Amino acid sequence: MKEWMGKIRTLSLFSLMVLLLSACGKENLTTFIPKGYGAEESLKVITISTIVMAVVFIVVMVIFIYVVWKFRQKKGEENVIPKQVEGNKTLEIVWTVIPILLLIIIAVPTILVTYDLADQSEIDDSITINVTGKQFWWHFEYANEEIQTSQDLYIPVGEKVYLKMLSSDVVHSFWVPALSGKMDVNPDNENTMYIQAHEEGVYWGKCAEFCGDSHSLMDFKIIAVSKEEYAQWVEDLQNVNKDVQPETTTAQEGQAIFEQSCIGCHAIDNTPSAGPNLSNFGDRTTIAGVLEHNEEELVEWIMDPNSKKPGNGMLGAPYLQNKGEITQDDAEKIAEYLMQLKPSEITPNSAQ
Ligand code: HEC
Ligand SMILES: [Cu+2]
Repeated sequence: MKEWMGKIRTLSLFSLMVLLLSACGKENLTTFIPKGYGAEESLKVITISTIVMAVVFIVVMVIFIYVVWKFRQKKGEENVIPKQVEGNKTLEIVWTVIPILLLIIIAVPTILVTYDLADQSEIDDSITINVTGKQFWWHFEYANEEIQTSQDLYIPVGEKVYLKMLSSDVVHSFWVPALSGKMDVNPDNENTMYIQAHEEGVYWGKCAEFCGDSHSLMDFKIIAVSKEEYAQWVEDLQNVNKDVQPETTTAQEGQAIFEQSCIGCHAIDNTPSAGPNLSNFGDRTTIAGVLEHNEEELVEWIMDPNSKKPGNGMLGAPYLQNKGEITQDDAEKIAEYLMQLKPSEITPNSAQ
């Protein structure tokens, strides 16, 4: 094969990749379509820095190409040395002052935004949520409201919601690109940030710090609903009653098995638990943050969580070690039961 054909092949592959990748990024999962205060301010800083960098790059490149061309070695002038400019005071001052000015243009907004986003003056008057990052899921405790949830975090639109974050194992990072920047979630020292959504909607969150096998599957959602809906949701969740009998007999049987094999790790009321809180599992947007929310997937998850999310904490489940203790049939019954756990009328759909 001729050499140029190989080059053309690489080039076309590369262009195809650029084209494909440029379509990556979902709405509600991108910094470039900010839907909240933190993301908006961050985008301003990103834009200013990018413009400054682009201008510097272009100016330097233009001068560089011009100089290389102008002072190239010409025929018959091999020994000509052009006029030397070292020690030229004006030039020295110009290229010292310009970078200083550019740095000031970047530094001032960056520092202002950094301090603004770290502001905690209203922390005790606003909604404050204790966030716990765990391999590979997120737990949310509404301290004042005395509610516990996992994976899907409900917030009222427009309001500042403070997050106090800790990890129960390794370092994670809480990131909802459309709403705000990243924040490290550490095992020992609590980090705090606030989020504020301008519009109702479901925003995608990601763990942004490599934390183990299923790091890339450690997804979660922020669900911003109207203030009235939020108040209603809080009330509904506060009134969760774990003793309510499900409607169908299959689900009742599922409940009985659940209470034997699963309740050790999963709460279905507002008590703390080692695994995700499932009191509103029927309203979840996903199973375990990444699977489609339907009974089929749920049965597969219960039978073999490791195949869906390698290394996750449900592996420690005693029934998984005594294989066969939970049969396919049992899992189907449990799935029907769990899907019926819908204590609130307010669901992610009301946020669309
Ligand atoms: C040893 C503790 C443990 C036991 C026992 C256990 N689980 Fe889990 N479960 C977990 C952990 C930890 C996760 C989170 C996994 C992840 O996403 O990383 C989880 C996740 C789940 C999820 C997804 C939750 C969500 O918010 O999307 C469901 C559903 C679930 N478990 C159902 C069950 C059922 C049903 C049983 C009993 C048959 C059970 N679990 C037994 C620890 C346990
Ligand atoms: Cu993580």
